[in-house]
Amino acid sequence: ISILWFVALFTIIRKFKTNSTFTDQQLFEKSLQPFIKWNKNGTKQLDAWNLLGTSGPHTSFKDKLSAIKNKEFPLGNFGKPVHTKDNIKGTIRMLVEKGWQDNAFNQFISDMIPVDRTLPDFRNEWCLKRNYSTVLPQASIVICFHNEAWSTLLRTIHSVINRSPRHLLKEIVLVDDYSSMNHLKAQLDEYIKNFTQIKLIRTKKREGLIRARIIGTKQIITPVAVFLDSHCECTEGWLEPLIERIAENPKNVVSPVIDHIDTSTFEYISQDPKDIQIGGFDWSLKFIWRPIPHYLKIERQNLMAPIKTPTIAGGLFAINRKFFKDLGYYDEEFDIWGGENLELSFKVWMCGGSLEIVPCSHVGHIFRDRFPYYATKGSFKRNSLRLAEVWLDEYAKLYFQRIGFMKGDYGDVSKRKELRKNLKCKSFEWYLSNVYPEMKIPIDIAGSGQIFNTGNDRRTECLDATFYPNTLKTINLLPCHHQGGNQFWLYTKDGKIRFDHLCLDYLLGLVTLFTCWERAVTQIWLYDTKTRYIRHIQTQDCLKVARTKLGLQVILETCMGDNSQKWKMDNFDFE
Ligand code: LR7
Ligand code: MN
Repeated sequence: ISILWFVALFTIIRKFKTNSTFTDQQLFEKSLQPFIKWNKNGTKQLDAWNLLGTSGPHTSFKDKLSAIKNKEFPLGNFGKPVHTKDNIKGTIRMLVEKGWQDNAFNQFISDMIPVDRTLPDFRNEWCLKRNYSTVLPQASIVICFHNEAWSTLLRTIHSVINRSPRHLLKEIVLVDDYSSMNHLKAQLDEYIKNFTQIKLIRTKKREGLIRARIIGTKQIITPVAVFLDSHCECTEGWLEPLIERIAENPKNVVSPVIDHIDTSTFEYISQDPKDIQIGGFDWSLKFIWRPIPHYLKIERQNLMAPIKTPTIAGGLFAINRKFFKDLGYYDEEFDIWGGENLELSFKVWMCGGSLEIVPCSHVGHIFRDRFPYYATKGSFKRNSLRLAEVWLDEYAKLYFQRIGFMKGDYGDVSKRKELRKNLKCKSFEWYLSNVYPEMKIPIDIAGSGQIFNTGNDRRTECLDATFYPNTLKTINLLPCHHQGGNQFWLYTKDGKIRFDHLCLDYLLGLVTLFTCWERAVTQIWLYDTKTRYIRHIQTQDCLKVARTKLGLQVILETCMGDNSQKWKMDNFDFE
């Protein structure tokens, strides 16, 4: 009985204690009470414009602004969003618009948020319980930038300094890729004087992010090189699990989970820890995100354990410095933007290493939907052509097909081919079979690209593989977007209409997608260039667009020369 009393008393005291001391989070929310706006649906929103506008203890606009900047009202803490009113007028509106224009994100809001704002900690018990060996090798962080905003650049730097263990962080190497913005000149020099661990290099001409990164890498001396874009935020404990994997095997190349920082509110939006995305690519050599395939899921012992990925997004990763050097860094002739992520991904796998995403490590990145800076037209294409020539073997054809064989001048790649030979790297065929089997496709192609109905010759509705394969359902018909992706089909010489490992099929009365298998008679289609029929061989019926109550639908019907049975493919070799 006395033990019971003791337990009860103990819980009461504990409860009392936690009630009387506020957590940081509670204090923070308390200080913002006057500015929290309740939405109709019961959610609350922080109204930054009230802070700047009519309410609050600070009277003048200037007062309020400096109050925010002095962190009396720390906006955006815990990665919370900062919302703005729709009807901003006058000078502020101009400032906001200029911010968007210069950066393709809401610079005005970013400037309101402290450079060392707090963020949630995404590590679960499993991550926290790991006692990272104290003898982990040191790392240097390389951050390249071209005309980055002040607040986002500084927030990147401060998040690294604040959230990396002293003994592991040797230095931060900033590479200014020939920026023209004023704040990145004397003001930046002045600022970093206070930080002994920051080194700043400036390129003498615009190099593009790929050469800028090589320049930065050549400056460092630590065993581990870590790369970040110039608009990131590292969360608590981001660095240790990355370095740990490289310490275990210097040929591991690792990427954190890349979370979103919202371009307009700067909210930190984490990926679902149960459903982390890994990397892939499509045949226009664009990097894509995709869910973890089933066969990798069942291999995993723990949701937080590192997961193998065929490719990485490219901006945020850690690599053994020597391994990177042995791999020939990147192709130095890659310009401005693009392609280097796949180049590195392919060669890491093909030349004896492995790539993985480490779920215990979370870093946020501002994903923008356009380039805010001048980028030479065609750098992506030129880089991709070099990449395809050197690393894709016979599969390069699939990429060339996508660009209509318009190769143009992409320079001399013989040195890179030599590098590959000297490193004795495996074939691209090996990479596909062993690392990315879903992408392995027969390369005997008769046609490729979008498949659309030419009924009234409007190229609007395309066969689309979005959201397959979950259930057996009718193939989607969606507005053509000309971006490849889920609308890029391959018509193989054995009559299959393929999307990755899926084939257009006719099953249980539905025109659907199903895993390709060699002798499937239901998956064979004949495209006739004269009639423009896509004829299903087994039934001899034609693919047709029908108007139904559910909207446009793809069905099979007796061939009868009807416009709704006429189809076109973007590229068809026999035309
Ligand atoms: O000429 C330039 N010089 C530079 O130094 C152009 C850009 N840069 C800097 C720039 O300031 C930024 O820090 O290079 C970095 C990347 O440029 P962004 O942020 O404009 O492009 P991005 O975020 O779309 O870049 C993604 O794809 C690139 C392909 O070349 C690189 O691999 C980037 O590192 C990569 N970013 C990420 O992987 C973050 C996650 C996004 C995704 C997917
Ligand atoms: Mn970026």
